[in-house]
Amino acid sequence: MRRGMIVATLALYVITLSACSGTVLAPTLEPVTPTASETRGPSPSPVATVAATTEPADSPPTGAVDVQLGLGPVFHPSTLEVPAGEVVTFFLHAPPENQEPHNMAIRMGLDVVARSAFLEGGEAAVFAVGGLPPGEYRFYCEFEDHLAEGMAGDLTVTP
Ligand SMILES: [Cu+2]
Repeated sequence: MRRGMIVATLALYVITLSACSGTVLAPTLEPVTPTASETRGPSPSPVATVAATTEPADSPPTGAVDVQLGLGPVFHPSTLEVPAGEVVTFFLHAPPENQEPHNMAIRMGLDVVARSAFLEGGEAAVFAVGGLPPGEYRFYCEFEDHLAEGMAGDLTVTP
C-alpha cells in the first residue's frame, strides 16, 4: 500500500516535470512507438489518394457501376471489378427505407484512397473516382460501426 503510494507519487512527479519543462525533457521521451490503435484504421496521410467527387444524381450515367447502400449495413453487390487508370463512376443509391446514412470509402491496406459523401435514405449520387492503380481494394461504409457489422466488399481494379 505504502510502496504503491510512493510509486504513484513519483509517476505524477515525472509527468509533472515532463509537462512543465517541455523541450528539455522531451528527447528522453522519444521515440514514441505507436500503440496498436494508432496503427489501425484510416491513415491520416494516405499515400495514394485519388481525385473523387460525389454529385447528387437522379439516374445512373451510362457505364456507371451500380451500388446500393442498404437496407441495413450492407452493400449490393459486395464484389466489384473496374478498370485501372480511368475515371470510374459509381452510382450510389440508398433505399428510402434506410434509417441510417451510408457512404462508400475505398482503401488499399490501411490507406483510404477515396471516399464518397454520406447518403441518407432516398438519396442517390454519382461517386466518381479518378484513376485507381490496379490491385485489390476494399470498400466499406464509414458510418459508426457499419464496417464492423459487415458493410464492406471487395473491389478489384484490373490492369
Ligand atoms: Cu453504412
